[in-house]
Amino acid sequence: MQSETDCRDGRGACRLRKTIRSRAFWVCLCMAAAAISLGERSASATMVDLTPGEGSSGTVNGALFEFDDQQPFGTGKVQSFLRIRASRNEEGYNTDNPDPAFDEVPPPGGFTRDLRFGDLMQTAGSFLFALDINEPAGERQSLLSLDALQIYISDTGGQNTSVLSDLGTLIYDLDAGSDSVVILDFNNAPGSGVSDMLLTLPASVFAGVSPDDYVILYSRFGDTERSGAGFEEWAHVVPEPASFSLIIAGLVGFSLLRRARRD
Ligand SMILES: [Ca+2]
Ligand SMILES: [Ca+2]
Ligand SMILES: [Ca+2]
Ligand SMILES: [Ca+2]
Repeated sequence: MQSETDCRDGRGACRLRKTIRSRAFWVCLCMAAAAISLGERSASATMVDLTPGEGSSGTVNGALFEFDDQQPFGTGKVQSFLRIRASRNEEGYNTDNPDPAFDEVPPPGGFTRDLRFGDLMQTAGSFLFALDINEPAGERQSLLSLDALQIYISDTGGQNTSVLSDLGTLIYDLDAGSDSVVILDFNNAPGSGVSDMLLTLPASVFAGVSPDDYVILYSRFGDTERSGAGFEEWAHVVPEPASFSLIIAGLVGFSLLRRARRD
């Protein structure tokens, strides 16, 4: 074994060993740095797995994605505004344009349409959107990935551009910061007309948006778990009628109380 004393004379072989040790040190350092970098990247990537069904949820960039089979489509509780349908991959955004850019089931028909911010209603300080997916029931085929979700605000409706950045001001992006994905399983809430996922966006996401502004929701499915069978449908959720009843009952009660006090 080479000792420290052996190296003091600076002989060539010793210098070479020192150089090798030095290079090995820097190679190790670079590999460690790369490993840390990769670790950071994978740590920031998010997969929200909703396949366990009841009780599963995850948060990405401030938005809550949770399994939900409580929103019956076709009722007044949810207002549909976007249907997308294609095999393997599918993408699209809501618009009144009868010649949409991607895989939207085209208007007219009332299901793919423009949406104004004034149409949305808050529920407990948030805006809620429901997603109803339709996939083959077979094992694995029943899975579907939501690979991209972006929400834009614009003063222009009826768009059909395929350049997403032209849609307006981006206010939410599932993939901001890192590539994220939400995995759904049709078999947890089988059948069309029943929601599979609830998206909750804090009202702060829409800060400064005017009632007349258009809300444009773009989504892409099928990159991670392919799409098939029927369409995927987005809707915004309106507060339960019971909530209105309680508000009205409260107002009536308050009015009666004031009158009683005056009398
Ligand atoms: Ca469904
Ligand atoms: Ca599938
Ligand atoms: Ca993604
Ligand atoms: Ca489908």
